[in-house]
Amino acid sequence: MLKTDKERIFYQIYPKSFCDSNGDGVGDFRGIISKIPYLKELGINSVWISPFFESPGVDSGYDISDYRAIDPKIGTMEDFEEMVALFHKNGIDVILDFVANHTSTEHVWFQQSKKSKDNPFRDYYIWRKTPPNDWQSTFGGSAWEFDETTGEYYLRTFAKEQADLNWENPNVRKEMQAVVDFWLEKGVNGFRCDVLDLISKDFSSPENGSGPKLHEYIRELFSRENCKNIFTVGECWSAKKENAELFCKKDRKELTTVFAFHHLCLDNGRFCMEKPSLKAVCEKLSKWQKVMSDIGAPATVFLENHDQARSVSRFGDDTKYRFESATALGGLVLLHGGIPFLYQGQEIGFTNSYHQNIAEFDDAETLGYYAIEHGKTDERALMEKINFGSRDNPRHLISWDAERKKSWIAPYSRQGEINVAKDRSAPKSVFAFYQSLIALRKRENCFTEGEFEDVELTDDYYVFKRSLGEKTFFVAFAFGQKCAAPKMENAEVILNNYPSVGDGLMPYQFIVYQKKEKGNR
Ligand code: TEU
Repeated sequence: MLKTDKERIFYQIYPKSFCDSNGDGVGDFRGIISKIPYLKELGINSVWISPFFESPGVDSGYDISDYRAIDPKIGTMEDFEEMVALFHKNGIDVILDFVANHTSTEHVWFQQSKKSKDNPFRDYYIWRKTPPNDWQSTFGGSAWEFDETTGEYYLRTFAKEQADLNWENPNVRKEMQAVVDFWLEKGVNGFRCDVLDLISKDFSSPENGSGPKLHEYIRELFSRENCKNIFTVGECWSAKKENAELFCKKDRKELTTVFAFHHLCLDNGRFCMEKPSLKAVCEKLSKWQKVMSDIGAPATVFLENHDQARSVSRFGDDTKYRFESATALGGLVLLHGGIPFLYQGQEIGFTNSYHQNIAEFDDAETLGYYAIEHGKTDERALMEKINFGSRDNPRHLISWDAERKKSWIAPYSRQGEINVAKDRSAPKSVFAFYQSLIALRKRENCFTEGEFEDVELTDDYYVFKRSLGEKTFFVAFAFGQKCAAPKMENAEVILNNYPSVGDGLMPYQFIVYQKKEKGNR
């Protein structure tokens, strides 16, 4: 049983792509159930399960048409209840995705709302005679979609099939409270709240987000008695030093923590093909630790999720130093100062996938980008950008072995070379190193309750310190080049992703040192 949230080690499961138990090409609950022993062996103790609700699948499940119904391709309510019970039996907590900002336009609420201006559900969504601003959709085009039926525009921050809910309407807020309560009664332990900072809108602002009633709505929802002990993490792209305590200060009864994205926004957008410097990534992660530590809330630390390209391709080296960079990036997440969030397959060092033709891609954001850019630039260069940044990269079915299987999305292009079975039997196994990192984090409470401090951050390497009472650990992480080693006196090597420690650090070398305690120096 977990004592504090800081002990949590999260693993995000994207159900459609995790494990397909019946060969229909779509991951499902029974597949997840079959892999609980694998997750237990890895050592994680909390899972975030991405949407599995009834959905037309325009935005891969983030366009929900019934919050209480399960997509039959993913399973039944009995399967869900069995899965949650088995996770709990194995000491693993379960949080679900709570998509509060919008529904699918197939949702009955929207189907009613669009019928007429005086329909009782009209104000469940945001309708205007003409667009009040020039907000753009994340997936391209205007965020205001014209609907013929009543000749008005509705707000859709994402796909045109995802209509923004009107949280000004108390009936909407009551409906969303009921959705939270329904799944809490099923025994889940909390929620990851999709684009939570968009639920309050200020239409005079240049872009959607962080409206005037945001914290009122969050507090109204999560300060209720049945939510006081749950874990909540808000996906808040607007989270920053100035507003962190509004979201996460404990006495405000809003959120346990947030996902902030400063360390993942160091380029000019996902398709720009810039490899951000690991020094800059580490700087942003360290700054965010300090912000959250100053308000007494746990930070989150993550490099991957279902929207992000694979970290070993984006920040590491997915060819010559794939093992080394995958294990070093995993160590950065797992031994840093906040709650670590791993994404499915990160523990194997899966890389981006490569596909030549846009017809092999599924993601709404990717296809929206292609539609805008196609024809403006050389097709091969455009496909390079798409392969580098597409949200399809984390969504290929997990390759449990080398056998090609039926799949709802293009197969992972490096399946033969990189798959779970092969990694698990390899002398240099990414999974095995992740197990060691997780075991160390669990064994030494320096990594959960201890101080986090930067020691040295250069263009070539990063050293940070974790300390609690008499114990101190130093973590040294070399970026992509061989470099001079940081000075480490009176310290013992506890973990190393290379066979030995040389006179310098090797590319992506990751070493954990334990300072010798006074008695045995
Ligand atoms: O993502 C929020 C979001 O805005 C991302 O789509 C991100 O901005 C974009 O990928 C930047 O390139 C959440 C979910 O995580 C995402 O999967 C959904 O598509 C989106 O909300 C709508 O629900």
